[in-house]
Amino acid sequence: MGIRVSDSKPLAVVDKPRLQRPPMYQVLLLNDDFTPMDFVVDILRRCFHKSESEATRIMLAVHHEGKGLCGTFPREIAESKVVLVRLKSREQGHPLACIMQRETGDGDAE
Ligand code: TYC
Repeated sequence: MGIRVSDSKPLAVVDKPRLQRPPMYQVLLLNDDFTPMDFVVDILRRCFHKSESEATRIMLAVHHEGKGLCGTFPREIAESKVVLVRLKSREQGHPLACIMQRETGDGDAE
């Protein structure tokens, strides 16, 4: 006598698991009139691992356009970048603002 697994009908229809990409978050710097440019470049180098020329490009984009993209990360990493930038800025007495926003995939925020 064998083990009877099922009758003629299947016990359950198991859907193929669908793996979803985790939502990604853009981390952006905002312009202000007080934070020194070289401090912003330093933040971009230390916190976002940008080269000197890329950090300068992003800093100038923020300065002229009001905001600029530093990178795109999973939620926890984006959160920790925002906290780190705020901490380093306040330590030095600068008002530099760093925010995150969920990526929509429509080419937003550059
Ligand atoms: N606007 C600032 C200045 O003229 C420089 C600056 C750039 C500040 C980027 C913030 O995210 C920023 N000193």
